[in-house]
Amino acid sequence: MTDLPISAELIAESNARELAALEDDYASLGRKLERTGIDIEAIKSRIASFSVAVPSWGAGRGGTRFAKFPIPGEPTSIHEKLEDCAVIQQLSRVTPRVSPHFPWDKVSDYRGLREEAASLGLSFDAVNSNTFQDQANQAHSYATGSLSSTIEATRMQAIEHNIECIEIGRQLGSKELTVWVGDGTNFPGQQDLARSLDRYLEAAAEVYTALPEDWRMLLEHKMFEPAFYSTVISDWGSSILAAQELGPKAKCLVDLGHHAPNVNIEQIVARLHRFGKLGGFHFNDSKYGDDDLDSGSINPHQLFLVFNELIEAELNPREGFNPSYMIDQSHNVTDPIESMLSSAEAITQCFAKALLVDREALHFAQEANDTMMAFQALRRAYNTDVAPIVSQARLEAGGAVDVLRTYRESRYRSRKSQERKAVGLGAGIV
Ligand SMILES: [Mn+2]
Repeated sequence: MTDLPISAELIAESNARELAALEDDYASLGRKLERTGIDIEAIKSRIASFSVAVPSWGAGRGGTRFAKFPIPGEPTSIHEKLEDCAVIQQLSRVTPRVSPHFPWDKVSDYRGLREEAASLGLSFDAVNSNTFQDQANQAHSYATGSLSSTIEATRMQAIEHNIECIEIGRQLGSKELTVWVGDGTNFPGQQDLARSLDRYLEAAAEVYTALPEDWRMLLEHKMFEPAFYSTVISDWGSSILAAQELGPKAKCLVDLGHHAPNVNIEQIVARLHRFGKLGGFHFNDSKYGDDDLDSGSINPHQLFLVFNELIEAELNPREGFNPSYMIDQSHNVTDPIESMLSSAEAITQCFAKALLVDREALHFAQEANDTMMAFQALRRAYNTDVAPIVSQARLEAGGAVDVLRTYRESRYRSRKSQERKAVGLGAGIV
């Protein structure tokens, strides 16, 4: 690896100022955990092998449907996005993979792009297809939907685009295709609810057939938006039914922001795992019907409860346990690198807290119907400040103890604002 965007010296200097306090906090937490029979080193090694992918589009200031407020130094190409993702990985050490999106990240040489990523310490995660917006020179509009469109030529175009994404993904070293379609309606009666699902299933089966043997197809559901009356794959029920019909390589992807308000997402996680269909996550947070706030910024307890189910699932793998973790946020008022650093830390901390749950005490209390003690088993873990373990694991992996402070000290964004061309204004999304 050469020419990583943040100098190792800067990270070391920044860390040097934190070392004494971290050592103290880590030793203290180690003693506290030891009293309950937990070996802090074992937890740290689990954290060291944890990772979450970042989305290429998350490196830009996505904005909302209404507006976009670009910042100087924002990336305008996949090459610049990779550079920003390398910064996130260099500092956080939990985000070694980037999930690309097509056609937004289209280039002429994908093998070259793979090498470019590798030189930055990155590899590629799931490829994402885009059949929710029209592109210049596209033969058929997605105004009537894509995989479920009533127009056969449009469905064919959407199928071909997904197959093209698989081909690009093979060159990038990816093993997964994430399919989210915005297909749906805005008026009662606009489309036949049953037949639109039939068309989706038939078209998705064509994509499924093109999957290489060792690939997975992740079906992402979303309750609404852009369709506001009905969406073809609107919920985990539609998603698991479609995945079951498509076959064993089709799994469900849970985006934390794509559910009705107050839905019990951790229970959905347990259900999907029970039936061998838990494919992965898009981490973000949500207050109302939104899906783009920073992970753990609104409801960190829910994130913890999701990871609690994931640890349970791992202990009881049934037909296998291999979920893909990815951040999926859009940043309108922060530096996207800072948001993803903060989110990666929040996600890792919730994973760490879930590891601290005394499973024996929890299961014993559950069997004994001792509700309060079962709840307290979770509460004790959730209330533990795991920052010292997460920081120590990051330090040992070569990252920054204080990711945000080190990032600001690097003046990376300001340096990029001198080098990169300005981003145009315009509508937001996505
Ligand atoms: Mn998503």
